[in-house]
Amino acid sequence: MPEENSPKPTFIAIVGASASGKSLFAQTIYDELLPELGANSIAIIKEDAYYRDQTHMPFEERVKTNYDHPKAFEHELLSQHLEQLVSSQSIECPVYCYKNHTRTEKSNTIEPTKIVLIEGIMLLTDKNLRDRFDIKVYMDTPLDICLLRRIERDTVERDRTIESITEQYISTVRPMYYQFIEPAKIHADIVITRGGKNRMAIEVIKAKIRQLSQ
Ligand code: UZR
Ligand code: MG
Repeated sequence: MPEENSPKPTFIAIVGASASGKSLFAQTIYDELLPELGANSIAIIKEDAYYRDQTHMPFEERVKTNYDHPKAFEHELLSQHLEQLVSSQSIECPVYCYKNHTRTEKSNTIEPTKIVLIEGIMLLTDKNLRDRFDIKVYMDTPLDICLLRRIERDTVERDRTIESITEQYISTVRPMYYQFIEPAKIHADIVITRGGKNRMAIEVIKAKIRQLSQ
């Protein structure tokens, strides 16, 4: 049963280019605040988890999807999940597999919390979704730094070759960044330079979260 009179959670969106440091920034804030604020106080949702289910498509088709387009995400489901959290209901967050380019059969249960960090590349492109966020943070990391980080990460964590990273970068990652991600910066409340290790930026967001958690 949804709890009565529980305050609306604060939704904090963390956006920016692929490999700009969004996940690191969100995870650092989460890890550092959790012991202070206690379990069930703060949660992270990844927009990546909401890449559309493509299980019905053959693998050769799945690799052709433009994953740097807003339509690649099931934003309707993410929006519905945020609504559920507002109503104090838990959500079943999908689990996406980068190697197979589709959703797995697993899900992660996320309980309603006072603070929810949501991180991903296209969170600000859709007005419906954008309007749900209370605080919007944009990671303004230079694209060349993002590319270096992406090569390092995708070869190790996402099973990619340099050739496939280069091909994706030229065909979608870079053009879609200029078409969708960078223009959405105007919707951000806070712009962060130097990536996910910017200590002062981490402390400023943590201070705001502490204040909201009182
Ligand atoms: P982050 N992506 C894939 O490479 N394969 C998939 O199946 C799904 C997504 C990539 C996507 C985007 N693009 O740039 C990136 N491509 O994941 C977003 N090409 O994830 O913000 O963690 O970098
Ligand atoms: Mg990430």
